[in-house]
Amino acid sequence: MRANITAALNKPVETRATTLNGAQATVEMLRAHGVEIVFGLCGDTSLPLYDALRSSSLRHVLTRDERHAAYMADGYARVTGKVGVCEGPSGGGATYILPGLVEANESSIPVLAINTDISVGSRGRFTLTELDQRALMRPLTKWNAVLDRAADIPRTFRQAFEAMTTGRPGAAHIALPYDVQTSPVDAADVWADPSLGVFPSRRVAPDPDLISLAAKILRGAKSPLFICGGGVVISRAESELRELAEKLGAAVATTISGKGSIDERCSQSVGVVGSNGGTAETRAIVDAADVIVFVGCRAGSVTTERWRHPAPGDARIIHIDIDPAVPGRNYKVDVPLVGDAKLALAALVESVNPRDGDLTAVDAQKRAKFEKFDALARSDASPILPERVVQQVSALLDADAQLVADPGTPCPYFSAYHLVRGTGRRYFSNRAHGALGYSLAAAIGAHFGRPGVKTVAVMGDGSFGMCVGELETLARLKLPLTAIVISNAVYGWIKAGQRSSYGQRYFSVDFGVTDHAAVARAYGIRSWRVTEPKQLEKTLNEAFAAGEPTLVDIVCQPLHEAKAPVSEWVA
Ligand SMILES: Cc1ncc(C[n+]2csc(CCOP(=O)(O)OP(=O)(O)O)c2C)c(N)n1
Repeated sequence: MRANITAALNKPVETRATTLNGAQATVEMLRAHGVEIVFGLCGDTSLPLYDALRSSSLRHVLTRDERHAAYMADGYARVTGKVGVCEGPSGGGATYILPGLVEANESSIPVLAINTDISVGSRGRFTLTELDQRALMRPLTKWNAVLDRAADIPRTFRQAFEAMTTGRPGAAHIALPYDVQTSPVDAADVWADPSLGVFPSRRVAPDPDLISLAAKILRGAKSPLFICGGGVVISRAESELRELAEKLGAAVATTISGKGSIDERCSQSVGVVGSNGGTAETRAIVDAADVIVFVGCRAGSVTTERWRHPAPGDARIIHIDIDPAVPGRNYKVDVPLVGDAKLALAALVESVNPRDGDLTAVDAQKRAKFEKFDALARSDASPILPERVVQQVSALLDADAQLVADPGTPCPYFSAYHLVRGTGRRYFSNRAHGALGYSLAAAIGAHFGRPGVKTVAVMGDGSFGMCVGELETLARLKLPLTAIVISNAVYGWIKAGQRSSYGQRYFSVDFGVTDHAAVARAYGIRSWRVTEPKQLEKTLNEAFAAGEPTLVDIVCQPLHEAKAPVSEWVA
């Protein structure tokens, strides 16, 4: 694929016309960057764009709001390694697309959002839907522009793709006014480097002197531990990570976004650490390490339980990140390695000699963690324990399946106990902002990215309320996805915080019971409501195998009453 990309480098797109209108040029610029699918929602200012999309080879997925269009583009980008593209109209279309764009940007996922806009000639005249898209998007995207002239379209799109896929990947936004869409563009200017449509598109390696220093520290380490963030999977550095960890006999932990860095069944793997998906046992492994290598991980509040695990000064720190602002931000770093994770790990592989590591303590902690889990997962209690749900879902899904988890019960439980078998992006959650209601749309995007595998979205009922409209998209497109609702009629994660930290002074966290299966049926989706643990296996099996959209509503024990895997609720 890379070879084809290089061969096609900078070729003008094939078109017989010598002049395109701005909307057509926009579509051709997307195609020239290898884009195949666009998620979005129509509007008055988008009519020229829709006319151009209609006669193009791009697939358009009509969504039911722009936030979900952005989440779909995000899910698509995460599982394909290609830029995800979404679009919407002016005004509300821009304000609604923003939440998805912010999540992608903070999660280092390249998503390009295009909002059409009122005509340049109508600016400043109280025109319906007018708003300052430049100012709105600037603080929350990696790169953004508002077009004033059609002639600038090709250059602007080239810049956007370059910004999204080089350095720390991120989101970009382009505002496309109505009259810019209808004005002429010279077809000869419409060209692109398609390698900028995948990420990372330009890898840079860290300083070799610092690699030598890091290798020296690793050679002297007794219990080295890698803590991998999303950067490992983004960089496709899994095999270099495995090689290095095996050579050093080191343990490998991950953040939630780092799941997929390592096959979680192998002896090296620790699982997820931190306050959302970590357990007392994984915390003990972090505390025992004498050298920690953060890889593509910001060492943020959740991963480090508010910068206490590892405790500052307890371990020597090597920090690999593409963003120079990351190493040294939260921990005093012995060696900052600024560069692409794959290149940095490959350089370290070359610089260290094989040594015997002792993973017996890691093995004992993992056993202890799963003994507790297994006991709860066998429970026939009703309402159903979250552990039972995780155990059943994991057991029934193929290793290849992709699972998207919302905040609330799903994220900590699935992060802790759903083992990713194999490497690459097979499990993810929206860890930058953790907004409820992400998983359904992100799973739809992930399905379009990898249509050959089973895709599952797991959400709480709080999340269901924030994404229910997209059930129509699921039904209309007949996508063979399964949505699982952990149903407990409460914003359980917050109630758990009121229980653990505010003396059980519960306030305004409970809501009414909804029959989510009945709601799904009204959209034309095959669905089940499960109240007894014994019904789970048969129902999930049927839902997963159905080859059509399915929803399983599972009446579960509320999080504040369950034993959550999190060690602490930390803000
Ligand atoms: C958009 C948004 N608003 C508020 C929150 C804060 N929040 C985090 S978890 C949570 C409760 C989740 O409830 P639910 O989806 O029902 O799952 P449960 O915790 O009950 O399993 C809330 C309100 C959030 N993450 N996102």
